[in-house]
Amino acid sequence: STPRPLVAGNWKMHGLSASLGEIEAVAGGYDAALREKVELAICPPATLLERASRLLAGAEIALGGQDCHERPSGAHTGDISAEMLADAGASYVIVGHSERRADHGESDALIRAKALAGLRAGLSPIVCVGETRAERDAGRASAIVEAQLDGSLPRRAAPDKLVVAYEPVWAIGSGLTPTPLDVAEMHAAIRARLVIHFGTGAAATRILYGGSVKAANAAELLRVKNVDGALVGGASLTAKEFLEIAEIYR
Ligand code: G2H
Repeated sequence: STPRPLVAGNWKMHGLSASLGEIEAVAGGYDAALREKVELAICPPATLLERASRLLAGAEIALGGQDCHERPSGAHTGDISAEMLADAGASYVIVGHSERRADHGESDALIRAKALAGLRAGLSPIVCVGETRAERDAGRASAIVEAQLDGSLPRRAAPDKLVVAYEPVWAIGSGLTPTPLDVAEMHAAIRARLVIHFGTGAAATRILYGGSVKAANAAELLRVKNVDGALVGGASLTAKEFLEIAEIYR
């Protein structure tokens, strides 16, 4: 059985305690009919996870971290483990976001270790991949994404516990998006790669599209074949627009 699509909000380094009101407002608009059609997750800064999870008790909105360390605990000042995210109420963790690949020099091998750490802690890792503008212009987009998948996917995983997010780097926060045809081609290539890794069970892995998703373009980007939801940055910061994106599934 194919899982519900997932719309996940990635708040990045935005949000103070006042932003918890947006999480409550999302819960308020997420009625039973919508819950049947689409799963919602919010990945706020780690500082808000615990309070968000108390606020959401019973609301069936999942929470996620935006990164984790690959080890369960230890002398790693400033880092947060997957176990800690789970303890604070998370059920997802984003790993390998292009901002972490760029700002923190994260390699595919490290991202694989972080994805495994998420699974070890009982979290579903959202493994991010995506090509740069120069790589797309050079005709290398799918080769780059396939190499990222080969390098960063855990080798053994229950495919339904794993989420992949395709985020073309040039579409992130830029207002630019690929065409639905480009999205269809890339998501088909990702599905094929997942089948190579995990066999036919790979139909259960959700492949999200991310990069400048907003209410105005959600329907055309998310109704594409093999697109099983979205990873939403800027447009997830207000409950109103985040819910409008989810509403396309109603
Ligand atoms: C891509 C996305 C969320 P935005 O990074 O991960 O952000 O929707 O702001 O482009």
